Amino acid sequence: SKQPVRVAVTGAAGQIGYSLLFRIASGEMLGKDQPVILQLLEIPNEKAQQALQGVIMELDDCAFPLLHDVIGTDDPNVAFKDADYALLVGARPRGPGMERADLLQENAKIFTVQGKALNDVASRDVKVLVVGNPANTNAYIAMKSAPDLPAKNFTAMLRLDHNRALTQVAKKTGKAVKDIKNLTVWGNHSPTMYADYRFATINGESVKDMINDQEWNANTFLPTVGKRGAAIIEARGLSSAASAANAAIDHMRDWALGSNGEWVTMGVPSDGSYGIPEGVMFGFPVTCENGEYKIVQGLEIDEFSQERINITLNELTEERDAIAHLL
Ligand code: NAX
Repeated sequence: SKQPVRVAVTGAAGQIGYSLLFRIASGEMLGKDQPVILQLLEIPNEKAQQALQGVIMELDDCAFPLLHDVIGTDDPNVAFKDADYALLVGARPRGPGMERADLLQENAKIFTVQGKALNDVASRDVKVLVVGNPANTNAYIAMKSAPDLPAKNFTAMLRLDHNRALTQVAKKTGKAVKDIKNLTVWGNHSPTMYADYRFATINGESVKDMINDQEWNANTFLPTVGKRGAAIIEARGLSSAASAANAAIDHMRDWALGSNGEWVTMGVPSDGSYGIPEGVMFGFPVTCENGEYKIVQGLEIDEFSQERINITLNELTEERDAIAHLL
């Protein structure tokens, strides 16, 4: 039987954590034959640590056969020690009167500390997924703060946007989500992201031809996917949590176990593909095999798509410039 792997999760007492941890421990992320040790990080605040202990009690009470151990801590160097996987969910939410720039700075502090800790104590093969917003820039900061780890080990979550786009296309075409192939989302996890079904197929048929409605694409589909997070907050009074946890599971599972030739979307440091400057943490179509992702190459970028890609790239470049002095 397999040796247990160490999975670190930050923000473990938060709402995404509450949907995420039980699925990791039950084997939905890394497989039903892969034992795990959970290493959970929360802020050094009495209430947060107490809530974390409560979550650990519930994990205990599930008696998951695959869960070998659970560690709760407020120290990143403990949480990330020998970690094989790290899901960085915890982040500073935007408070009342806080500007986007302040949010960037506050989170930059968190992700420089956590990047350094990963650099110092994690497995050299650690696979890092940043969920906490602004996810792409936080992932970029963590990557830059971990110079001894390969840059390719750092990724940001675009999978929720990808999954949201899949369902909108399924609804529009009346087809099943599972039959949609080769869809992707380019860029930043923000309303500027560009969900792109131009290459998508359903049972070999072109989705673009099936829909054949650029007006719907530009004025319904893209805003619906781009503003979905806000729509969930409006409806629920809380931000997406179960769907975000589900996307994190999808992202890590496909990265670790492979995507079977199918396209998935991951925010990864650019290698210069599609003119995206090297190092920019950008949503790309990728395929995964043997624990590695590969950016899908050779796709044609038309004028409309290039405009969209430029908008989301500009936003990421601005975010990067705003935190550059901290790195
Ligand atoms: P919650 O506020 O419920 O939970 C966050 C938890 O993180 C809190 O318990 C907090 O104490 C903890 N935390 C804060 N700073 C920490 C630090 N430095 N170390 C360890 N723990 C820390 O938020 P939740 O709804 O769980 O969302 C978490 C993050 O995911 C937010 O930044 C949110 O914006 C982001 N999201 C990202 C998505 C994506 O697609 N990339 C979608 C969903 C979500 O909005």
